[in-house]
Amino acid sequence: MSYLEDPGPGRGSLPPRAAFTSDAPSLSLNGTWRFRLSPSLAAAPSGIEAEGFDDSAWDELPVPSLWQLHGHGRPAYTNVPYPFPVDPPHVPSDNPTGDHRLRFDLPAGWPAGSAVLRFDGIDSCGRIWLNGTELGVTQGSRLPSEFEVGPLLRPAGNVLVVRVHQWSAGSYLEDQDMWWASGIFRAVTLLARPDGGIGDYWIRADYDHTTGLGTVRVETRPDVVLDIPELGVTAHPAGEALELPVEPWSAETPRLYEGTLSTAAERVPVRIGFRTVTIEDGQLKVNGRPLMLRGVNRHEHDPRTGRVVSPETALADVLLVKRHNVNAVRTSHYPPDPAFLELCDTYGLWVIDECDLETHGFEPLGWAGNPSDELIWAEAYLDRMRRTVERDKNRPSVILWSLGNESHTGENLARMAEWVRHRDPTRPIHYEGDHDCAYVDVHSRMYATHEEVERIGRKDDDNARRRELPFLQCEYGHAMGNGPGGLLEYRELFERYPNCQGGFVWEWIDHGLAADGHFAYGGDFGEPIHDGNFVIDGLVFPDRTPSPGLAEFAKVIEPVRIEADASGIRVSNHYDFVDTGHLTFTWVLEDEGIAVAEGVLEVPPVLSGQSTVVSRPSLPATSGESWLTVSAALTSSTAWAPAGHVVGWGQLAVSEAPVAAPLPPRGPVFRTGGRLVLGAGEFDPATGTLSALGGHVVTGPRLDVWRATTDNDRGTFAGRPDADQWREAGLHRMQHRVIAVDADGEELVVRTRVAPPAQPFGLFADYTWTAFDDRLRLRVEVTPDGEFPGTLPRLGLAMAIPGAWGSAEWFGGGPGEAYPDSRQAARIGRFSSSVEGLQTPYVFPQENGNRTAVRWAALTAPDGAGLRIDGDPVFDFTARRWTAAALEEARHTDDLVPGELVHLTLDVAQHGLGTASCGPGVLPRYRLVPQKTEFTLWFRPVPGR
Ligand code: IPT
Repeated sequence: MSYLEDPGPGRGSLPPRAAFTSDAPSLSLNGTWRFRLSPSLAAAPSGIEAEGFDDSAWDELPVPSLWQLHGHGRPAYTNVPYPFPVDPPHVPSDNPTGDHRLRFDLPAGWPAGSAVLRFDGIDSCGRIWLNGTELGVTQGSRLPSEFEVGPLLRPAGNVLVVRVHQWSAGSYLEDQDMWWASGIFRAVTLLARPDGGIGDYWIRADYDHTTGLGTVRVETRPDVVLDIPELGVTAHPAGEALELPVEPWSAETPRLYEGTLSTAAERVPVRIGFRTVTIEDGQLKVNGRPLMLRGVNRHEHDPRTGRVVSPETALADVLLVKRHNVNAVRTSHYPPDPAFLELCDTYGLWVIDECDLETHGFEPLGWAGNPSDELIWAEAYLDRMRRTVERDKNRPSVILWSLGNESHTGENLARMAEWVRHRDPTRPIHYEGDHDCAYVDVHSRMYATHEEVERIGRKDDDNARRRELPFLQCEYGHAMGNGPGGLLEYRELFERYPNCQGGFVWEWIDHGLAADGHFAYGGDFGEPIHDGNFVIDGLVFPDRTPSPGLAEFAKVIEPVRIEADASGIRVSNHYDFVDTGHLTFTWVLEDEGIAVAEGVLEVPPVLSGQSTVVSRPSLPATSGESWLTVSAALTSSTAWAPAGHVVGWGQLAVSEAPVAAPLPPRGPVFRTGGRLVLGAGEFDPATGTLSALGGHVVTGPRLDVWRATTDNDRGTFAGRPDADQWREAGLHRMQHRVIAVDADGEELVVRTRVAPPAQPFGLFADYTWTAFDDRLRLRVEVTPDGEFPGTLPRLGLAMAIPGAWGSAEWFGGGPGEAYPDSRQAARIGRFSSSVEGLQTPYVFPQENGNRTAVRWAALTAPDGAGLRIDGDPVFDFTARRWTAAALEEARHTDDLVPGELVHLTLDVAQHGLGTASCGPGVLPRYRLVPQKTEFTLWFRPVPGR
């Protein structure tokens, strides 16, 4: 059998060991290599391993890299299906094969003796030669492989040759939901291994929260000694436990002690975090305290280099998640670059470290032939788990091992678990696919609905083992496109039930690839089989710009909650460990969104899990609607955020808008020159629609219910997609029948029926316009007519205004977009933005940008001329330079071309977002069911300067 189709774990490599650096010489072999891509192994050149082989005509390629992202071949995206025939362990003969060659010299003074060549990741199979001698074959793409090369090295002119195949037997185990791309995508390093050096070590560092004592014991060769100067530990021998008072490590207080392991031959810098993970009373605890996991699933992704993630990018992720109150990361669905976990130690994140394993493509086949239950794959499964655990065992941030993802269940998984339990009893085992929890230590589900979580919380479960385990959602809150909706309700469940310990939003980043003018997704590379934009489901855009979903998540999971309380301001501490002593509470009073007073709020330190009520500061009088905003911010800068960074905030209503002055007398409706005129408005006499305001041409407003469907509207996971129901009802092509235009006296009353073609049902919409000086009041009465099936996307008005009115200012919810089930991040304030800035550039265009709870909004030209709309009391609005229909049609952001007009929606209601793209749909309370609705808006022209 060819090595390519060998289901075993590869060959020739050294036993797995911890990732670490030392003072022994090392040489990075990253850089520019020679490269040649062949369409198959048969077509690949022979003799490349020979030192004298002439590669001068080959291309150059950076290493690390994925060659498809450097113009060789093309990336391809599938979620579940394998892009090749399911014929395990066989792979296509058309197997792109990338030959890599590097000539290198050793630095002066490189010691003779043992040396190890380490590859941190080769996707998917690499055959390696040094100076003409074959070292072996790697499989297990996101895991390290090391080879002994000491005897082969020479001071100058070494020739390293790596033949990488896109497909191998291992590909069957690597069906993660991500781009298929190949190459030497992580670091290549040559490490001198001194005689008597430290080959491997495991620092076991526990913490006893009842005594405050830490215990450290180093498992390694017997002559190693440990120094921790800060703790006065000197030359402590390996193998012996040492107990001493320490500060524990946690994600909130990532206390690391720097130390050294040494032998006569080698010194290894170490950083020790003392913590103990347990499962007690059905809860996952660290240092005696139950955790609330406010997590994200993180794939490694860079929009230019794919899974080649630089240290700077890894750091950017860590800082971004920390700044958004995230405290946990699941390394979906493979061990990340080891540098990422070091950062998690340093900055403080709980990590589920997941093995590089997924066989999801067997699911559509009823799991027939799934490697998880086939003996020939047993060694590969174990090998992958060993390499994960051995590499990362010294990371205090890693608190759970995960066997992999979406590989169903089977004996090979059970064996992995058994091996882990034996090798590392200090960390519980996670694997979602073990539904009976036969071989895992935590009960994990993905995309469980709110009802399911509630049932699990109530322990309404006939499986006794599952009932006793802590529960977490390894994936939930699918962040595809506009969404997720419903996060708040998950949080409420996690907080209500002690066994429900939070979860991990799917997922951190959109895997869009940088293309000309937009980000590309599945199908953009001509893939014959692909899953479209299902790979665009992150809380940050591909360039790591936070999406509104991330703002929402950060607000929902904020560690300090500030709420109005009958007797003042309630401050609740939702950290798992620390008190609020590190935070400064400030308040600002805004009168109709303008700050008029501010101060510091004295809040005594609140312990974890507790709350306190402080009285409201004394406030000056205000004249308009005013709000008190209280923020909790870092007093001092931390490693991950500057002083002043806000971790939580709340708003208290202080005074309502003043009672409106008595209305002036109504203005008359009159007809002149074929037009209907009422106050500042001109109307089309036939249709009764507003055609000019203050002398500027406008169109509408008219009743409108459609929105450019979101990924969640189109989602299929919660039954029939809302979008299908809407489209089938014809809500995207409503027709307006004018029943009557009644323009006598002091009101313009327009009666209409708005209904889809081919359907018997519709909506009566009556518009009543009244003029008061320069203001026009519009009352809209909507009455469903007939049996209306299902929900509406939204309910409100659409109108078009001059394109010059491109600046928006509003008082209401902001600064970002908000929808009924994703509106926690919107605070009441005064905000301004260009129309361009109101758009959320979802990689796959869809409904976006809705501002909610708006009291008034003005859209104006640079000279100040424009329009002001007041709610009675509030409305939602969007403003775009294209129509909802154009937004619906667009496939990439650059398909959206600004037109002449600004299109407004002015809504009384929006349907929620939900997460039906992969998860539950819109919760009942956020569904927009047609019913008799009345709402009022005021329109006023704003004169120019
Ligand atoms: C789930 C996968 O675990 C994850 O990798 C990703 O594909 C996610 O779905 C959707 O984006 S599996 C799903 C079929 C529940």
